[in-house]
Amino acid sequence: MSHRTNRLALLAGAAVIAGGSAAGWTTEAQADELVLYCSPQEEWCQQVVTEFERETGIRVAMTRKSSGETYAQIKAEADNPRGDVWWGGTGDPHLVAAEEDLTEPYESPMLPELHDWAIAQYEASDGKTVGIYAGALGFGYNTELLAEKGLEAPACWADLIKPEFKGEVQMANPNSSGTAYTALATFVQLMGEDEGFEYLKGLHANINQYTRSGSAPITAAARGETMIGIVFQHDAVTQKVAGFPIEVVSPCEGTGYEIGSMSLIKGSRNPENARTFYDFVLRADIQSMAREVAAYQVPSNTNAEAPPESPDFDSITLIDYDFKTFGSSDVRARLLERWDNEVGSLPN
Ligand code: S7P
Repeated sequence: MSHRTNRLALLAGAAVIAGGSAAGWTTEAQADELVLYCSPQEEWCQQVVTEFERETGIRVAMTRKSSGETYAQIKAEADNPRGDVWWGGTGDPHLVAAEEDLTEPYESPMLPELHDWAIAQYEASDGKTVGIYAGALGFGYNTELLAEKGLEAPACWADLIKPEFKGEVQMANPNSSGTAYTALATFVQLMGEDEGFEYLKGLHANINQYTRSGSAPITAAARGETMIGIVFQHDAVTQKVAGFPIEVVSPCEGTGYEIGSMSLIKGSRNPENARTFYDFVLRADIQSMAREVAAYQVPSNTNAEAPPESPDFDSITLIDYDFKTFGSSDVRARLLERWDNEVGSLPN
């Protein structure tokens, strides 16, 4: 079992990055437009677009897709890039994109304002991606469905493979979803690879559906379509705050987490506008607005106000998530292939 700590701040090595703008910006004339690939919740994507357009006059064409899908799109478009910035989504596929040279380094003048864990992501990618928020994995359950069936509340990952939860659990497909890949990587780190896959096979027996999007399972749980959704805890908080009968669980064995990230796409058509956007979304005032759209991730700017509803990292047992290993191209591809062959293709 991996080392654990309950303090996110201890997980990233301290780093000091000098501020200042990057040298060598291209100076070609650009239309006042930006193509944004966005991976967090749609409402947050829309809010950022609206604020950015209002302040800069740059028109944004935004597409919202899950993290794994966006990575696949950027890779497929590598010879003729169509996107300028990839904002949000789990950090692992951003690290994979950096390793595969699909994204550009950029030293934003905003870096000195960021938490160490956000800078750690920057350093791990040679400046090609940066942390914009953090979120801990967990699950949520519908309290009314649980009471109707007279079941004991699940508190641990181990509970989710119990026979009484057959057909009651939903999670996303780790190929499309960064949330579900974080879950896969978390089980492997908590249990060891073979044991983690045994667990995933046990879980498969209880899964009613693998969704494309990572947050879909908790939306379904909120509406009574499934009892349990494996999601980032902040996505479960969103449903609870909205008034749905959802309880948020931080699993007793400990859990993994994401450093939601941002990258500039290599060879993009609007590089200057992309850097303007990059600096804009790292600002404290912009990150503090996330709460207005019920996005409860922990912001990466040290001066941003973390929403009071955000899961408290100090009370969550976190694993020492190995971003270098699980954000590497080979490891991600191998684990996903193994999941397809040994888990996703099983009958249940
Ligand atoms: O809903 C917000 C969020 O949980 O979604 C992102 C996620 O990667 C996008 O969804 P997928 O799991 O479908 O990729 C997270 O980064 C973010 O916190």
